[in-house]
Amino acid sequence: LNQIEELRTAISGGEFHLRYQPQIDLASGRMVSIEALVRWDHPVKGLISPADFIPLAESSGLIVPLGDWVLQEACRQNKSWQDAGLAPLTVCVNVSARQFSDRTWVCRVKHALDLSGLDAGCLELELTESLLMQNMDQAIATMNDLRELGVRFAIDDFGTGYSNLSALKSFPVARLKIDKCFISNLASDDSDLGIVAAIISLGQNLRMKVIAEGVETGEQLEILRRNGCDEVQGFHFSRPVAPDVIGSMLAGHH
Ligand code: G
Ligand code: G
Ligand code: MN
Ligand code: NA
Repeated sequence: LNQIEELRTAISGGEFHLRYQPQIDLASGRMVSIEALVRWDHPVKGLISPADFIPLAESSGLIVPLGDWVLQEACRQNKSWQDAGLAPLTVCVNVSARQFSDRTWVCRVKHALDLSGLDAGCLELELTESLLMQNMDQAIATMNDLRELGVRFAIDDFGTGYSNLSALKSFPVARLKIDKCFISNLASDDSDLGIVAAIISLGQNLRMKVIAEGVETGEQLEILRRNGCDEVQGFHFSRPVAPDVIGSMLAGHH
């Protein structure tokens, strides 16, 4: 069985599940959102990381059906927490260029919202800088269509693509996600600190929230707090976890 066939079979056979990683608002200390991260439960090879199958899913086009499943499952799960009376969360879903540039993308997102009954305001889509810069005018038009429904956007891995700063102001983006490569040596590297401080100030000036990814230590957290970062995500708070763990965390907030 070649790898593409194996991936196709896995999608129709339901071999995937989602983990969710909490995102914490620093002002309130609360989990305000979660990022959905896909995992492949291979019947023979065991758990496979997305880094090992997303590239093949993208090059083969299978990211479209796989991405539909991720989006529908994330929306369904989020609605079920809300229906259980838990505090509303935003669920953040990673979107590949191949999905986003498909003519049917806006319909696919609408379909996931309709199927689940989730309020569009509780869904955020994570796009990378390079995706946005590929075809700016089309990206802005697509984003505006979804913005009209209430869906929000974040720029993922911010600072690692080629940032066209003049373009940034044209995108209807709610959040910048500072890439984890700037966070890992934040306590010892003055250049990283400078970059992080600059991204936070850029976000403030563009009225976008700024979230730091890959926060692993209390020291990194304190530096981010001191520099006015809005939100944080990383192993210091939680690894990506199973849905029932998120449910317990939400229940603990009562
Ligand atoms: O969860 P982990 O750190 O192993 O993820 C590795 C990479 O896979 C990250 O870059 C992440 O954005 C990507 N990824 C995880 N889940 C999805 C998904 O549902 N869709 C897409 N397109 N990428 C994902
Ligand atoms: O590209 P994207 O930002 O979507 O990737 C998110 C990835 O980062 C996930 O695979 C997740 O497992 C990983 N991740 C989340 N928190 C941390 C962290 O604190 N440290 C490291 N090294 N990786 C993290
Ligand atoms: Mn992401
Ligand atoms: Na990222």
